Parts: sequence; C-alpha cells; structure tokens
Amino acid sequence: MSQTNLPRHNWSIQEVDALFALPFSDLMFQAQTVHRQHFNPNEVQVSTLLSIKTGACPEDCKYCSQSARYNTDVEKERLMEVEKVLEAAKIAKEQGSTRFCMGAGWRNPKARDMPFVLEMVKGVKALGLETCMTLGMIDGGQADELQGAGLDYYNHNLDTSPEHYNSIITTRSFQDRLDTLQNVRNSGMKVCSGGIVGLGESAQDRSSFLAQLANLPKHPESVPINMLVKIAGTPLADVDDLEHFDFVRCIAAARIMMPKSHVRLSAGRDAMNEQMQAMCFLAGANSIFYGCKLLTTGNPEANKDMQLFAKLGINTETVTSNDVEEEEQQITTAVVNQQNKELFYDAAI
Ligand code: SAM
Ligand code: DTB
Ligand code: SF4
Repeated sequence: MSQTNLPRHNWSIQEVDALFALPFSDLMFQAQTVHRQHFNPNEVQVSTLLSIKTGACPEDCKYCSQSARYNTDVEKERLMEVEKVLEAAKIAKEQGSTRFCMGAGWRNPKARDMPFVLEMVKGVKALGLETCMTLGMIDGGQADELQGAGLDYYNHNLDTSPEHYNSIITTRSFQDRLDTLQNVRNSGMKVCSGGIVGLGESAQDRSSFLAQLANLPKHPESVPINMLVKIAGTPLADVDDLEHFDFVRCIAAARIMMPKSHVRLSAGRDAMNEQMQAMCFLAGANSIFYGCKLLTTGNPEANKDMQLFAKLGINTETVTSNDVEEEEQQITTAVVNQQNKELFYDAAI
C-alpha cells in the first residue's frame, strides 16, 4: 500500500497485477482499510437510471442491446417527453434515490436534441435530486451547456482496456472516450466513468483498464463497475462467465486505486445473490443503481434492496452537494432508512 493517503495517478499495470495476485483476504483487508479512511462503510449512495431514448443506436458496442447492428428484443423508442421524465424522477425520489441518471442510446447528442435534454436536467434538479446523464460523446460546448443547466455528473465509460477495446467497439476510439471525459472535466461537472468486466477480456486487461481510470489527471468521482449483462442477439451473448471472485477483486482494486471515489456496483446485480453483493460492499463498493430496471435490462426490486440494506445495517447516503434541498432530502432518506428497518424486522418476525 502507498505510504501516504494521497490518491495516486501513476499506477503501472504490474502494480495492479500484484493487487489482483494477493490472497483474497489480504486484498479485501487492504480495500476495507482504504474504504474506512475515506467513507462511512455502512453508507451506500443510490441512483436511479432511466432510458430517455432507447435503441436504434448506430454504434457497434458488442455487449449492447441498443445497437441497431444486432437483432435484440429491445423496442426502439423516441426521446421521451420532458414531463414523462420528470414523473419518473419524482417516483425515484419518493423511493429514496438521491441521484437520477438519464441515458440515451446515442453515439452523441444532436443539436436538435439539446434543448429537450437541458429542460430535463433543469426539471430533475428542481426536484432536489442530483442529476446525471449519459448521452454518448460530447464536445466542449455541449459539456458547458449541460453544466450550465445544472447537470452534476456526466457518465461516459472507458469500458475496457485500450488493448481489448478494438475487439469490443470499432465505431469510436478509446481516445474519443478520453476526449469526452476531458470535456466533462473542463466544464466543471463531476465525472462518472468506469467500465464492464466479463467481456471475454484477460486478467491483464482488467488491470490495464483500472490503471487507465486511476491514471486520469483527476479520478472520476464515480466509478461504475458493470458485470456484463449478456444480451441475446449480441456478439457477446454466449461469452464465458467471469468468476464471481474476480469481479469482487475488481471492486477491491478500484477501491484501493481510487480511494476517494464512489465505486458503483453497477449492472449485473440481478444475477448476484445477497452474499455476493455483500462481498462487493465489503470490498469497497458504496453506490448502486436502485429500482427494478437499468436501461433495458432488469435490476433487483427496490424493496429487495431495502431488505438487503436492513440485513446488513446499511443506510442510504444523503445528498451533500445540493444545499437548497439537502434538509428535505435528509428527511426523505431518514424516513426510507426507518421503513427499511421496519421492513426487515417485519420480515424477521
Ligand atoms: N450511448 C451512450 C454511451 O455508450 O456512452 C450511453 C449509454 S451506454 C448504455 C452506457 C454504458 O452502459 C456503456 O458504456 C457500458 O459500459 C454500459 N452497458 C451497456 N450495456 C451493458 C451490458 N449489457 N452489460 C453491462 N454494462 C452495459
Ligand atoms: C453504467 O456504467 N452502467 C449503466 C449506466 N452507466 C448508464 C448502464 C447499464 C446498462 C445495463 C444494460 C441495460 O440495461 O441495457
Ligand atoms: Fe449505443 Fe451506448 Fe449501446 Fe454503444 S453502449 S451501442 S453507444 S447505446
């Protein structure tokens, strides 16, 4: 472990390999030690995800249900109306979510889409929720416009290692992704960036991918680690499963390498039992997507998550970056945490 508590930006792939090679218990101990230096280990941030524009995407990401190039079951939908998005955001807030993430199946937003997207940001923000969007590649001007409308986070994943990247996506480059992240940073928005494991990559690819994230000039504030959700009809529909312990190791390594970032146990929870999810929290994951749907695939039911949190003594994290609504949000979260405990005790009796 490093001698100082300062986040580092000079990880070599060999150093990351060495983390992965540690005995599981030693890696978990390091990850938990780092986690407790920077976070309350019994708090998890919860975000709700909504697909505001689904399918017919021109990109060729081999894992994705929304690419127009593969024959998947996803129904194409136009950009949602602003009012419908705000209705979904209100429900997410009532259920105790503190951040609302809106995703679009786009290569990049077109000029004609921007006014609608900006209205969505303003409306969701006015509800007292943190806002996040993932719309594909954005240029500097679009990043500034989104920031100006009140967007707190922009999600854009590196997805995998630079070495494995061309086997997964050919319609945009790894450098394109770095450029979008730079535009987001320059605008002053917070960066949400992570990737997917279980794409058939090697162990070395996982080290290289995490080194890329940790060696960014500033660590992303939020790091989603997705376990591939296999989609029928995509080229990765039948790829071999990733060993679950290797997924937990990725979470632990991300925690150690990006000590102050929220590490999100992202897609793939529906295929994990409670014990596996608990192990991810022990490894330093402290954020989840909450609500029964991700973008096009399923996620555990909200009440299941609340029961799991109650069993583990986990509270949902309150919003700290939005002073105006903070008090109201704390009350909502306190109520949800209380309901959470009651749910558990009811179930236990
Ligand atoms: N179209 C935009 C883009 O690609 O930047 C935004 C939406 S896209 C669905 C956001 C991210 O979701 C992807 O970069 C990928 O990391 C993740 N993702 C997509 N499909 C997934 C799947 N089947 N399993 C796990 N993660 C997935
Ligand atoms: C991220 O890293 N994971 C989310 C979010 N960013 C946009 C998306 C997960 C998508 C899972 C597959 C689906 O539901 O289509
Ligand atoms: Fe399109 Fe995003 Fe899916 Fe790639 S990941 S196909 S860009 S929606």
